[in-house]
Amino acid sequence: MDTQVLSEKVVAQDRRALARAITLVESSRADHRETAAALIEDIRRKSPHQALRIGLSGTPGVGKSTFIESFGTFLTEQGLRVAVLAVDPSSARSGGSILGDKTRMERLSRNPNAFIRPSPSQSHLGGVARRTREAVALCEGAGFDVILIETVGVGQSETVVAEMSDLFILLLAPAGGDELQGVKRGIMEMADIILVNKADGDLKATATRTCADYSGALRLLRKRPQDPEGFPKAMTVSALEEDGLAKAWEEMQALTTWRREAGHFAGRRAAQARFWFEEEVKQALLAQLQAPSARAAMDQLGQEVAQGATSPTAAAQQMLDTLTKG
Ligand SMILES: Nc1nc2c(ncn2[C@@H]2O[C@H](COP(=O)(O)OP(=O)(O)O)[C@@H](O)[C@H]2O)c(=O)[nH]1
Ligand SMILES: [Mg+2]
Repeated sequence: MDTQVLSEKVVAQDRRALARAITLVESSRADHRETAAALIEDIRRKSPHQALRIGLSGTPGVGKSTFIESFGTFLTEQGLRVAVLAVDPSSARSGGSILGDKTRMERLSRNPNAFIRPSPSQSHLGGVARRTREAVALCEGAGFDVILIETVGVGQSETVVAEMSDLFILLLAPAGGDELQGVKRGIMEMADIILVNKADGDLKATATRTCADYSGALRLLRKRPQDPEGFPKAMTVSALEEDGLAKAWEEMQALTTWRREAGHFAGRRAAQARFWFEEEVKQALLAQLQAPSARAAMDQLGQEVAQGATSPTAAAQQMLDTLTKG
């Protein structure tokens, strides 16, 4: 299909066209990459629509899928269109966090105002990151109001998701006091809202305690310029009983409104655009190093360096010259 036709259909909110466009950006074929880049540019021009991008992280079992199902459904009941994407570099092995869980999102996956897309099957985080980021752009162009980006939090994937989100939500399960240390400080520092899930039945009291512990821990963190009074904050929810969802959404909206007015929303997007631009350049340069001719030159120069015929610095300079000229 012609890029123009496809982009028009995506902007006209045609779901099949959107799915097709995402398949295109997920392809690593050189000609597909070129078409995908043109498509994204075209959609950017055609649709000024801006979605709220919400990153959602949490270890396996905390209830991400259950939360997305109930929160996503709640949002559609507010008249919003919701897209769900995932960054899961392990999905090539595990079969995909969302795909495997689509049964847990049965209601949402049948909802005409929701769109669920599993993580692209790639084992390399950089590849998954780029494809998800481009899928976010496509969903935004397709008029979705809220884009939920899930990650299981393996390795650097939280950072990647935070770099493509307007809000970053950390989902936790009720736990004893020691577990508080289990959450890495860096991830705590990224969170805008911590949701302690499973605040129901026997777990309710523990959830309330865990929430108080995290509220205390959040207060100890350095104040960030992008936060109004009272943020970041911790709250309890029950994804299963659909409790606390409206309150959580209210807080997300309050934070977003404040950030928009203070210029932090646009500022963060601008910084992210810059970050991903630099990341793309770096990845492209690294890819050039993998080309057979570059590998051969590296090998040759490496041997010369090993034999003491050339210094590492001089050889590196020579290599860089080869790359920029070739
Ligand atoms: N009691 C309770 N259980 C929940 C809640 N949310 C999820 N669970 C359960 O926790 C388990 C893991 O949930 P899941 O959504 O698959 O977690 P994920 O691995 O983070 O996606 C399942 O057995 C869910 O039924 C909740 O709010 N309350
Ligand atoms: Mg899951």
